Amino acid sequence: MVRAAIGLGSNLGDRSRHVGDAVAALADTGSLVRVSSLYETAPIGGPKQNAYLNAVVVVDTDLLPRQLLERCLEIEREHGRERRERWGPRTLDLDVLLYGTETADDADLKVPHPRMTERRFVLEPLLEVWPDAALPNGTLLTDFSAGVADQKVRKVESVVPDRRTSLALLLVVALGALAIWWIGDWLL
Ligand code: A4P
Ligand code: MG
Repeated sequence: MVRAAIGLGSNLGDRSRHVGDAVAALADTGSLVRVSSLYETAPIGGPKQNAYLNAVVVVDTDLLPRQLLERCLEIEREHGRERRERWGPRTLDLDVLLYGTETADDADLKVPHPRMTERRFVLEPLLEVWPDAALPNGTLLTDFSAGVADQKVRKVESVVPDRRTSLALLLVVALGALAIWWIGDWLL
């Protein structure tokens, strides 16, 4: 068993559902150790795009790094991920951040994830669930927190409006309109 960390991100469609479903799907890669809170984060790089929801999952897995990556790419595909441009908007992005103390430097698999130490949307949820996480060379990831402090990240309980909230809002607006019509009718 190797302890691995996977970063999740979504900024298209029903973001919390994409991330939530991906967490559930990742359960078949081994045993889930911790799942971070959801974070709403300002997009870094790429074109002008909507805010992301990011999270991190820590898993103990028997899969090899490449098998873990393959499963991540498969889950992305199941969520309608289309690759149009680098760092562009996406329904779901899964990155293998850490895989024990192993490193990989192939074109299709780089571990640790090369940009993770520059990104608060990775570091904050990762450190929430794995406070003493370290790079393979032993450097603690907390050492990088100060360097990303200016990036905008907000822990969220839930994402609004979900479908139930939208329906409730619609009902309130409809009742309001009915009341205005009724009062208008009564005054005239
Ligand atoms: N790949 C190599 N190593 C890995 C790895 N460790 N984990 C390869 C996952 N994939 C890895 O990825 C392209 C290829 O990278 C994959 O086919 C895989 O074989 P991609 O997901 O198609 O491309 P991408 O995500 O657009 O590019 P990249 O460079 O991976 O982007 P990042 O670094 O993942 O950044 N801002 C906020 N706030 N939140 C975000 O989640 N995400 C990005 C994407 C940019 N800005 C963001 C966020
Ligand atoms: Mg990616």
